[in-house]
Amino acid sequence: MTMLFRAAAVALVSIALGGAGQAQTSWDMPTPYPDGNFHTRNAAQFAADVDKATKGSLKIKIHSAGSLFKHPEIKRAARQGTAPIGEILQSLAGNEAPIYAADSLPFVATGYDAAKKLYDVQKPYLQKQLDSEGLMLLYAVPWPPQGLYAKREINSVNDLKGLKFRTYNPTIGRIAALAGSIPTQIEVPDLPTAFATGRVDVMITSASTGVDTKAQDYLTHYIDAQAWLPRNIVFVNKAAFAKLSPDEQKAVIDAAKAAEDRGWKASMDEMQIKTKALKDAKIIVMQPSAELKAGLAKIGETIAAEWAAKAGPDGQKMLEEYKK
Ligand code: PCA
Repeated sequence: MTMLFRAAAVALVSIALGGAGQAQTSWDMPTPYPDGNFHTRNAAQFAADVDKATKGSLKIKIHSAGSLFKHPEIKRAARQGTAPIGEILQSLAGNEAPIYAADSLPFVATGYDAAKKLYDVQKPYLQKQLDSEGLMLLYAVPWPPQGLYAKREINSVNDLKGLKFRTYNPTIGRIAALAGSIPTQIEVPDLPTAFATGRVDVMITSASTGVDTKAQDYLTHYIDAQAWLPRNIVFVNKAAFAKLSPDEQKAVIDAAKAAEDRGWKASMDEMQIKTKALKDAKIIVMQPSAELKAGLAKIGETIAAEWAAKAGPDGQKMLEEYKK
């Protein structure tokens, strides 16, 4: 028996060394959203592609739903190298540098073509910012358009007054404040409890997140406002990346490119599929009233102006390029 165990142990070690004695690198990848979400599934495919292209010499292990690091800690973990790679909602970092919030300005870019154009002009600034933090952008994928969830019809901004407003980034906090609501930052894994216990009354998010969190259990209405398409970004610690072999680096870059293309397509499908799923779950899906639209647009203008003032010359240049 002892001999057998010893033989098995030797076999395991040689498997771990990749047979030919090649070194193996293992990366933990913290992500904020649940396993079934399309961003997480996309990241899992990215990890599988890297595994295949490197013949197993670079393993990326995904820790979904904030299980390894909570969402607000993921970027810091990657900067410090505690986790070499990670995913966040880009605009969660909007208070650290205005460029992170540029994709979440209400009614600036409301469809996929506009969101792509905005991403293209924003990308160099985003890369520069991440680089200054010791990080490298790997890929970015938008969520489907953002709508308003509530427990009754919301027909004007006035209807939001005094309600507890769930936020996922500082910009929504500002929207809530301008609407006279009370903002509370809550991550997706905590949403069902937050609604069930009355900590929040309304939220702005995608059909995807509504379905992921079974919104029908705690909400009744979805107002399809298509206000913006926030992006998730995946980044890698530059020093960790530099330690990879050239072939491994190429595998990561190629898999990231594929993940970005696949993710944008998945997001478009997701919008259709999950909006239908909300209806099937008996959520009342409705168009925003003219009054609500006008009220939200006005708030959007205020927020865009505040953003431009904070973002300085780079931000203004970016917006001008986008509007061309
Ligand atoms: N879902 C995420 C961010 C944007 C979205 O559609 C959330 O609600 O936190």
